[in-house]
Amino acid sequence: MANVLEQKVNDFMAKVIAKNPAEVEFHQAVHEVVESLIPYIEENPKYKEAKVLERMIEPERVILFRVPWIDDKGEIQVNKGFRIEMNSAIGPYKGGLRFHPTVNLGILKFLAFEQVFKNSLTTLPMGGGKGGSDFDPKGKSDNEVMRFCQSFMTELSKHIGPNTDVPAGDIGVGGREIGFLFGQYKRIRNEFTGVLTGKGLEWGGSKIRPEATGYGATYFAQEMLKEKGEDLNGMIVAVSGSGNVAQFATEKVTELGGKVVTLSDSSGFIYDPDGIDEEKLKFVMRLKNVKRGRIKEYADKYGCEYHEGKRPWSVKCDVALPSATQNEINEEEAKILVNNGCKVVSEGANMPSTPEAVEVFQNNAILYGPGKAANAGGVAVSGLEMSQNSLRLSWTREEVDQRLQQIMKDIHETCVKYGKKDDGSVDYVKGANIGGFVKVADAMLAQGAV
Ligand code: NDP
Ligand code: 2IT
Repeated sequence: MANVLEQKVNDFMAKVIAKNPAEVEFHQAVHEVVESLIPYIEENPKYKEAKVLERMIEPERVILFRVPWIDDKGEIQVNKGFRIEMNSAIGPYKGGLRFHPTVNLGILKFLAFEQVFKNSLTTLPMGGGKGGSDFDPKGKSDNEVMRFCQSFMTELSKHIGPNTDVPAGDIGVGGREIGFLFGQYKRIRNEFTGVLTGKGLEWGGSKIRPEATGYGATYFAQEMLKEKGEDLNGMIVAVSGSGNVAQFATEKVTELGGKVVTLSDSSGFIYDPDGIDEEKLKFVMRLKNVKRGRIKEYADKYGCEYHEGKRPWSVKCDVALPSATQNEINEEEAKILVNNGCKVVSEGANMPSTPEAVEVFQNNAILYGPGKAANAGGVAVSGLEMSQNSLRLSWTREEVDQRLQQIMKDIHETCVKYGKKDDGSVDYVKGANIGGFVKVADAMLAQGAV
């Protein structure tokens, strides 16, 4: 039976690869999902007959566009713009925008595909999408970023709307960019609506949205530990990245009594065995969000180790929260984490572990929370921002945080429901994939061959 299923997965993947050549990250994301889903679909033939999986891997719509803008020297620059409208079975397309030089169609399709399952897991009515550009905000002036965002939105505004497609932030897109994008949408459409999430608190943003992904990934780690009667108090935690997700994961871990000892950026990582406390985190936030400097400056200021060109996984830790980018933990690094006694991996980033690394975690009974479950807190609070915008109300910090905590608990429960194994342990990959699939698939069945 195992061999028959393996053959079905291979046959399915051969078609995906032939139809979507060179989109390696998309192949990787689809492979991980179909490994969980093909056995489930064999047991539930209604999904097979309706070709639900074949439809889910094909975006409903892909929008590609030119983004011309003028730099500070008066020279014209040209970037690529993308929006992948992946699936709208359970709600408007919803997902972030990534501005990074590595952005291409395959990366955004992997992110949009993951987003469909993630958004379904949140329990909120959101379809899946993703977009972005190969624009690199690093080293650009605020005015250049603004002109780029205005040009990007001039085209994107034709395709989005509060009931159609609601973008938000991701790598390289934070509060500053959402502001410029929102301003241009409003100017073109003459509408003040919840067309983007992650907005400023004075103009329709939700409390806790900036914190939500990092807090949520920490809450998810806490939920996984609870299954074993443990918690984060006293644990040593390795965090990668030093952007939005990493910063607020660090804040929440520290609040819950854990000690974060690493942060990184694309140049290297810092190791601070004394822990990144509240005051040091304030320094990081200023460094990264205002000064837009490199993490090395943390080591210069606090006199700790800095490892140029390296990732933090060689450091001894109990918990790892990868919060930078895709494929940032490989097989060898996963083995080092396991050998050093790491017992929990909760993914703040999207697909940060390679398939080989995931296998290492699963073979060693690590509590491994895949991104589509562990980092769903961000988009969940985006969903709450949409609700508040529709109501023209704003909830308190406590209320939003309470809802976020409940959603992370519910996602954990869904993973347990669909991923519990005979020996009582939980396969969170299988749980998240099937748990995210069922609602979308049932909606697709009800809506016919669309
Ligand atoms: P930010 O842009 O705020 O921060 C990204 C961080 O990751 C920076 O420290 C950056 O370093 C580092 N990084 C980015 N690309 C690379 C790379 N190729 N190699 C090494 N380091 C890299 O982004 P976010 O914190 O918002 O996003 C981080 C991850 O979390 C992404 O995978 C994103 O998809 C995911 N995520 C984000 C959500 C959100 O709400 N923002 C929600 C759910 C998931 P440098 O400055 O040197 O580039
Ligand atoms: O990957 C993600 O879930 C995000 N970047 C957040 C998406 C959102 O719409 O808030």
